[in-house]
Amino acid sequence: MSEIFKGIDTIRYEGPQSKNPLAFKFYDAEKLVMGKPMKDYLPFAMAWWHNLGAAGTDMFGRDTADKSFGAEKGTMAHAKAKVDAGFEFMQKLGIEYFCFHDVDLVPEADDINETNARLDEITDYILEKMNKTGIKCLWGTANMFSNPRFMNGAGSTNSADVYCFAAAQIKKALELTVKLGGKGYVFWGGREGYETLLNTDVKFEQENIARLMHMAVDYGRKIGFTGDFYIEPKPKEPMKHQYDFDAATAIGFLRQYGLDKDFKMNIEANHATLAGHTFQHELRISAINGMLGSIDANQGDYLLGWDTDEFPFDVYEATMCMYEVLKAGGLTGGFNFDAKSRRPSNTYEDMFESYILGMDTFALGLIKAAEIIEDGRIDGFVAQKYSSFNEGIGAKIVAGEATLEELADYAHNLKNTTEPCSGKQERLQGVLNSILFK
Ligand code: XUL
Ligand code: CO
Repeated sequence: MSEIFKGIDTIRYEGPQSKNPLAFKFYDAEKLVMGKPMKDYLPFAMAWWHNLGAAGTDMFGRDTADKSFGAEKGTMAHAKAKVDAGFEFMQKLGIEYFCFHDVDLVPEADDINETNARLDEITDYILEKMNKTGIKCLWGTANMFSNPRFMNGAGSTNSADVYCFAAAQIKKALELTVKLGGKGYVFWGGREGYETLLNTDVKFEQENIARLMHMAVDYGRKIGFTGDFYIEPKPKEPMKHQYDFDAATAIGFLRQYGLDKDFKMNIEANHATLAGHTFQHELRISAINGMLGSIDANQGDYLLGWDTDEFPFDVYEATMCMYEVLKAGGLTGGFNFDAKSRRPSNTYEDMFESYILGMDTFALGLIKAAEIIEDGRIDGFVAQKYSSFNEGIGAKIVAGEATLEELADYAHNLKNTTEPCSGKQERLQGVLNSILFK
């Protein structure tokens, strides 16, 4: 196997002063942050589909990048060339994980048995590479949105036959995830939603999705999958309305159908934005429910209302993400760059520079989040803000020992209510800026 990314060496840390585009400025894998090497906080993953598959096609034009990697597209030789390219790429960047959909790995055949045979062959090859390099699988998933059969949904389809196809794909993708030692298995419900309620039985569709997820959990556990299942919430696109709208909605669904013990959230930054939330909001809601599992690290564009899947460069967002992750005690999953280089960024060099940007952004976010925590002013303010619940009547309320009558009596005896205290938003925002830009 010959080198694919010729002229691009292993990417090294050179520090913030470096002007070398093919060097890390902030990601220094072994650098200690709050007592642990950076790489332990940042299990980065390569998204097979964008990095090895997406070549720039959009609604208005065809590919701009060459991702044939020297082989004819649509062949098993190309599938293997993608494996070669992917492993060389991850090794050169020091990325330890990858994520995949079934159909990212091989060209889909008309007959599912043939597709599965191709998947067996390619995963044998991937496994060999994994053993040689130590690179691991973060999560696997089944693509249940591209094939025309899923136009009315997968778990939410009106067709029992299509539902069985979805089951077959999930079964195989779970087997592959177990074979590759994946830490997680993702459900992203791209077609699980509706275009109009006029033709949709929402209750039936949601119950059917839950039934499929239960079957997936049962089978996964049966074949030795011990990791987390993830829902990746997204409010819309491709459907007008998707059932896994946001973290709160997905968590409610999981609880309603008794799936909450096996599932966590895979939060994607730009999906949060599309739902009208911040990335930090979605992470916080997941974390406080014990369901912060993994992250799809990317970025949207505030001027565009769709899923642009850009490489993250917004340090403010990355910092608040890492603040949530640190406060939650880390991720059981990792940081998958579900991101693609912009269409005019069409060279091999751009593939590397995109990942360097993303990894540096999260490294900087980690450094700054640790500084926020060590600084203590923000956390200190929040603790102080609620301190009236630490003693007296407040402590009784928190302990669940108070009645409404008792609280009313207490209030009636108060001469004046005390001020609830200033929220100090502007002061805290200033603290944040002083830490970010010192
Ligand atoms: C789509 C998306 C998917 C999932 C996996 O918006 O994020 O790539 O991450 O199916
Ligand atoms: Co994603």
